[in-house]
Amino acid sequence: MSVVASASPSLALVKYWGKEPGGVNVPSTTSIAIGLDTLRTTTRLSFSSAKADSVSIGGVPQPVKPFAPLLDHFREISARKQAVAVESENSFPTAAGIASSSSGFAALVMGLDALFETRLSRSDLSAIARTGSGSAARAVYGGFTQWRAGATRATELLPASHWPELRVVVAVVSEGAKGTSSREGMNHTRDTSPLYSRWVELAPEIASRAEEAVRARALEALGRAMRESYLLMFSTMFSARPPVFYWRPESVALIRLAEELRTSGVPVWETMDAGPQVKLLTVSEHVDRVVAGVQSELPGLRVLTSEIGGEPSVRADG
Ligand code: 2P0
Repeated sequence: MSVVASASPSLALVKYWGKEPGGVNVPSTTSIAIGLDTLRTTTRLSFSSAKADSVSIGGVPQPVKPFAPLLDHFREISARKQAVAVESENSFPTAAGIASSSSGFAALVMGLDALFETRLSRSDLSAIARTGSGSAARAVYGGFTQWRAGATRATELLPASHWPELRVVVAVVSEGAKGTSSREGMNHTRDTSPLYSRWVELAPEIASRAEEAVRARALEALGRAMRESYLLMFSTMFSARPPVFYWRPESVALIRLAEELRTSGVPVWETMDAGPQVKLLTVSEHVDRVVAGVQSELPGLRVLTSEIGGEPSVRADG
């Protein structure tokens, strides 16, 4: 028996950056995120006659260790005890700051639930996915999601249909995997940045404002909250000892481009994650103008455009 599970990356509008000491990916800051509908991780899972589990991403065999606790968990809570073969593909660059770990672990956990026929609630799947990668707690839902500081699971905030005109333009500054993983970057900034505690103090008010703006479909208010969130997050990285730099010159050029577009009347607000890519939030009628702006600023750059959505899916495959 095989199953195929698919999930979209979860893009944080306001950020999870920092973990509670002692917990497994329990966030110190509330995040609000959207599913990027057109980007998908698709994962095929089957019981294997081999003794050991196997995992591949894009056809490349991976160390099983990061996935083993999840595979063991499903063997523990079900009657099936066999090894599992996992083959995963991303429709977008992996480990480059486009949240491939969120969609990857969400698809894995949704697929394991189907393969082992455990029929867990979405909320329980969120809690399990979190232990693989924090942002995966959000990616088991589509639409707008919220993951509160201190919570072990995320919740659906609003369905994608709440704001159908919203679009994300992802400017892929670098296709390569990043040098510092989010996890290392997050733990290092928490442990060494003198600004980290201030970020955690300021984050709740920013998240409340972002939530209000999402509910009101107020792009400018949301954009301002988004900008404060990602710039404070990066301030903790820049002030870490030694500092963590994910930005490239192109990232800065795109931040400036967003500012110029806003000045010329185009509503577009940028955010960045643990990588050099810049994600530009706008509405459908302005997408072409934003894409054209990126292409004229940085000719040849890969640009991905997405609606909000990303409801995961699971189907039997023989
Ligand atoms: C987020 N990021 O809210 C934040 C913003 C990146 C920047 O969640 O250690 O791969 O597996 O819990 O989820 C990326 O970090 O980290 C992330 P772990 P994760 O989307």
